[in-house]
Amino acid sequence: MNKDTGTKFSLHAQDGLARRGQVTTAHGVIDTPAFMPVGTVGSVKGLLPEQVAASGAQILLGNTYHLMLRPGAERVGRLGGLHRFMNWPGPILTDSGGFQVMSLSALRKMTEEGVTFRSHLDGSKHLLTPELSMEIQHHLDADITMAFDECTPFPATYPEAESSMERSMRWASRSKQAFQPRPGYGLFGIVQGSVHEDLRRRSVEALIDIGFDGYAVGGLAVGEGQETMLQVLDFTLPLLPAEHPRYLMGVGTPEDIVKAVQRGIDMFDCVIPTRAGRTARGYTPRGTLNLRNARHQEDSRPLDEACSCPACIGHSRAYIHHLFRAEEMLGPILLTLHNLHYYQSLMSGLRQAIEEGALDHFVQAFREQQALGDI
Ligand code: PRF
Ligand code: ZN
Repeated sequence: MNKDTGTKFSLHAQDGLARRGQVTTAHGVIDTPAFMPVGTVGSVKGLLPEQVAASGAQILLGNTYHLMLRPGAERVGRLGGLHRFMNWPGPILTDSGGFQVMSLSALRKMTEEGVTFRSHLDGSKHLLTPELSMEIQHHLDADITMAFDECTPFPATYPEAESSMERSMRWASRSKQAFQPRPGYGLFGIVQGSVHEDLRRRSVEALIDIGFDGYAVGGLAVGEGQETMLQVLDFTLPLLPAEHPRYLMGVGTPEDIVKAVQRGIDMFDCVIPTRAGRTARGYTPRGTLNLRNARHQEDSRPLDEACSCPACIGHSRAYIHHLFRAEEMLGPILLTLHNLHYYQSLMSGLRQAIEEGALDHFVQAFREQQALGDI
């Protein structure tokens, strides 16, 4: 691989298997371990980009599938790329589309060429291939492009998991071929292989052979349960090259993230903090709160005394409860802001603990807080 192209990764500290690093992209630096808020259609639902940045987020996730259907990747390209279009000047990672096709579209059909599907918006027919996915992510101007893969459904028989992984590796090779290398722009491969150690090993070997700027672990958090997911990380992560970032796709709860960081994951994305915010669920160090619950109706305390987010400065639980009951849009907005702040402060705590060699202590304090439960 040409040394002048791609994203760069530097490791600054390690504590056990956990890593503190930085990914450098065309649009800026990402401190890892990092959490990427999901901005599927070019917005982190309900929030201004500057509010997302103020939560501590340094990179957003966008989606090939949604943006190719509306407003169209070429249109976003003509409008200056996704950064300009949504007014987010920082780094953006885009997912490659296959995972979203399988979960959202109708009449999906997978062949060696790619995935044929009908749009969930207007029923129009499309064929998404590794080559088209690379072209779309290029139009979007993604700092980090994801290889086109199949997220193997769970459960799968061993032969199903094997042939799905093998196809994803052929698609990874086609993704690499079609990707246009540029300085500051990276391509990440995605490890598949379901819950099988030998399939994960073969997948890692195939990806290393092709060569990527980073390595994602896909096909997890699809119903296998936390214990199994962690076992897969335990046997997969030691196989990955230490000098490249590792991204656990679609994960997870604060507890999932802490446990994956302890095993050596550097990047995460998940809809949990934003979706929970829209459905009245608030994250605190002591667990989650349902703000619709009547027990909050005269509670004058903020969501979290220790939080300095715009929701916790000046707004009570009672007020946020009222906003949800009255179906005011400020309710979801404030709670999404708070949840993103909570996730980002967790990440910053993890980063600092790794730097100080105090991750075990941090995790113990995290667990003790959670065990206290709802206040
Ligand atoms: N592949 C891709 N995107 C994903 C996944 C995957 O396996 C997952 C797995 N939970 C989430 N998002 N391309
Ligand atoms: Zn808050």
